[in-house]
Amino acid sequence: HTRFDWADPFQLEDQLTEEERMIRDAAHGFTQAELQPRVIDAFREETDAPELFAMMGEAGLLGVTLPEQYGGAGASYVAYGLVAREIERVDSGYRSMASVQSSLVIYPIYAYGSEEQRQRYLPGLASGKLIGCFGLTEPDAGSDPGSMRTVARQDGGDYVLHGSKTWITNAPFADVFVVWAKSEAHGGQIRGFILEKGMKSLSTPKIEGKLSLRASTTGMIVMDEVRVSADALLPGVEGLKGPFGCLNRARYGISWGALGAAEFCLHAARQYGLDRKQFGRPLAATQLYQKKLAEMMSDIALGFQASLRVGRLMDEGRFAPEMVSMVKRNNVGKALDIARLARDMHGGNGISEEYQVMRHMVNLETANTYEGAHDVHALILGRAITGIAAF
Ligand code: TGC
Ligand code: FAD
Repeated sequence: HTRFDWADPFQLEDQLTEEERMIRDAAHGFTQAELQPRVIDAFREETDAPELFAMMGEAGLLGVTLPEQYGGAGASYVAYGLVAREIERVDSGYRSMASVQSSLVIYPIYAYGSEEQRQRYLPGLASGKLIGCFGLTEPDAGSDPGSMRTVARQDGGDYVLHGSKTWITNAPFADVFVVWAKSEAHGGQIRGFILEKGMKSLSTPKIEGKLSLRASTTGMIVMDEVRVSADALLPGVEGLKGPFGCLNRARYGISWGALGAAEFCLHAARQYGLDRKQFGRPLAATQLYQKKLAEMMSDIALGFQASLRVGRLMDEGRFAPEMVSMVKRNNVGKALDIARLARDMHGGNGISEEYQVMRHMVNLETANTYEGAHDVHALILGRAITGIAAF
């Protein structure tokens, strides 16, 4: 039999291609060298960091699955997941910045955009020279985006958008806005529009005072009769399946990312338990400490296998959204439990910024809520099992 590696129990390494390993290694190098040294201060100070986009773009962290002709890496969804894992090993907020850019802005412009829109935006977004955001959630429409109030009215050859979006990652400094609105010209169907920074009557106030995801900037998109020409409409999709098509990819990425944060917590708790002595022996020599480590390791390894499977199916074009709900919900929920355990296992030191486990813990509270709250994904799965929508 083979030697067991607690840090890679099911030999995930073995199941990756050469290209996936190279992309992962590059992402690991960049995130540890550039992101890790700034994150403690950035989280404490709630720093806006638009400059990170160009750095992430250069390091190949954006547009991982986008074809090369538009400036992407043309790599697999598994590679995308591995990148999310490396970024979130540092911080969920940094992963959020990248998830939105790749899955919620680059993807819809690629999948639903005209050739002209692709040429205009994708190379800049993949290089990080342009920053994107995605406006679906509204003050009165979170889990139920179908109840959104933002409307697009047709006026001559233009559209005029009115409404407000809230909790929008990257909005305060974004250049490109993918906004979803009910379009009067399309029978009230939800349609996507691309807005640009500086448009008249478009403002993006920052949401201050978050106690989670403080290294990621969040804001509103306020549209008070924003006029755009007809070519701002995303021509290729109509209805809620437009935004959901993007969310499938982002949720999948989060399923890998959250486990990256969980891995950080496992490694930190293990090391802490080996170093810290109480009652004359290392904490790691106690049964309770070992049971916690065993559970952490198991949930991380099982979660990665599930995400890997969904990623392979996504690459083959045969995944179902329910599979994504399952891995997003499970892996984020497990990661949050693991971060709470790691916080506890560090004792008093666990609440200090220096040890970083509590930052992961509070970040994962957001990951558990956004992109479909934990319970909302349970209801998506419940509907699949029973045929009854219980929302
Ligand atoms: P429902 O009746 O189920 O569906 C309406 C239409 O949409 C289609 N559809 C999907 N298509 C593709 N993928 C999916 N996952 C899809 N889910 C549904 C469906 O087939 C139908 O199409 P059609 O052609 O028949 O009209 O819709 P509902 O209104 O009953 O939805 C219920 C529910 C709970 C599933 C849904 O609303 C939901 O998922 N709510 C959660 C909302 C959410 O996830 N918001 C995320 C906002 S973005 C964000 O959080 C970014 S965080 C950024 C970061 O990572 O930092
Ligand atoms: P609600 O929908 O009001 O839910 C509140 C609680 O009720 C939850 O526990 C939920 O599970 C529960 N609940 C809701 N409906 C039901 C039901 N039918 N049955 C049982 N329980 C139910 N959105 C974007 O569009 N773009 C972004 O870039 C973006 N970034 C975000 C960044 C951050 C930091 C945060 C916090 C959020 C972000 N969001 C973004 C918004 C996010 O997607 C929503 O917060 C999320 O969808 C939940 O909506 P809500 O906050 O309105 O909560």
